[in-house]
Amino acid sequence: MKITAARVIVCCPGRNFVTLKIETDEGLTGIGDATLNGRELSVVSYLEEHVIPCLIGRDPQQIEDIWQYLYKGAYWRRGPVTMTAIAAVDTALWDIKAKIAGQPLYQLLGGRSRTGIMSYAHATGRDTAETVDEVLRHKEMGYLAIRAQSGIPGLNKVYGVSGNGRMYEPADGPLPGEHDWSTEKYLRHTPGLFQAVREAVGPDTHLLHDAHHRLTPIEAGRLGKELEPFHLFWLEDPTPAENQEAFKLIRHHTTTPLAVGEIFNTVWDCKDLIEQQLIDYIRTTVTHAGGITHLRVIANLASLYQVRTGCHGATDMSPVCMGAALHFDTWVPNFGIQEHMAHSEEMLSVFPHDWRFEKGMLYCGESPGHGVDIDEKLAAKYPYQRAYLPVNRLQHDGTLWSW
Ligand code: GCO
Ligand code: MG
Repeated sequence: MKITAARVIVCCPGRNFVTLKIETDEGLTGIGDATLNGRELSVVSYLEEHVIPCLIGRDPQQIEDIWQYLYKGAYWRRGPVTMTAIAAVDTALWDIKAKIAGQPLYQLLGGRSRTGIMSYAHATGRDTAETVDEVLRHKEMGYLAIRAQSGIPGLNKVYGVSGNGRMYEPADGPLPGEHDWSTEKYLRHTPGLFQAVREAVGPDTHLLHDAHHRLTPIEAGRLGKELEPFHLFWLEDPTPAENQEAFKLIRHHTTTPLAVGEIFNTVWDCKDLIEQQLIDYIRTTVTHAGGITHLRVIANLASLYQVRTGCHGATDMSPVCMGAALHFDTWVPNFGIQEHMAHSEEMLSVFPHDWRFEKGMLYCGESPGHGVDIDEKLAAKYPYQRAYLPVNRLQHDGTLWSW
């Protein structure tokens, strides 16, 4: 079997998605997600100029060799653009391999380890009362785990909360929007938020929170400690993780479980955090961490240290990523949870898929491959629109802060 063509399809059914489609001489095709939010066209160009020419004529079944060829062959290793491009190829090739086998992808990874995938929802409100209502609404929908983010008194725009009460979408402007930030206000508000949420939702629902890289290690330690009475499932990205040593300090101060890794793209980014047991959940997912092939390396390392997976599942990865991730989650022995920030109907209609959501659980389908396709005609009706993630500045003096 040979790869005869590969094409990149860019569309914007409410937000930008980049999809790689690989075609073979036997008529089988596979697709992979190549979406890098806010920097989409860099991956398009990387694929079109530098990757696709090397794929033509290769045997699509040699997934590992092609992965190594693209990774080692680039010489310039790692990085989000490179690893997202490799991930798209890898996902499309696993799709093709599973179609050749006539099996759902999870069967090729080692088969089913669980009956369904526990997912967590996003509940966001402009204040504590609205956030509590949203948490309860998601509990009603059947979610067993819910992430709570709320507006903060005295701050205009806050991560995870839309200004108009609608679904939150971070890449929302033709130029980067500006958020304001005060760690003092945030730390004052957040323990009370979780006290109210826990009281309302009861002891059984898992609660999660994303600090989105905004705290220093000692501030993160304080927040983790103050949240302990409310038994979080995890506190995510408490501090930027470029310096992995920083997590030792947080660990010294709190038993609140920690989740990190949505912006990581290789095992090297999380190796120390995992080996030193400084985190509890690793957030890397298929699209940004080199595809199924590399995510498996990360999960296997994590399994040695009882670190579990918690794949990033924001809507800035396409339904193709979700399909592939759900096959991965169905197999991976050290599964923790899957983020589910549900795509809109418009987005889902461009990507016919066989995965489904039912009472808080996600289920991959049984059709051969990863079970997601792209309706190219419909995709063509939604042309690319430049969109940026915001930036964040300290409220009192405008210093640029982590967003
Ligand atoms: C999450 C993430 C997202 C990111 C987004 C950036 O936990 O889901 O933090 O909301 O901000 O993926 O593109
Ligand atoms: Mg996050």
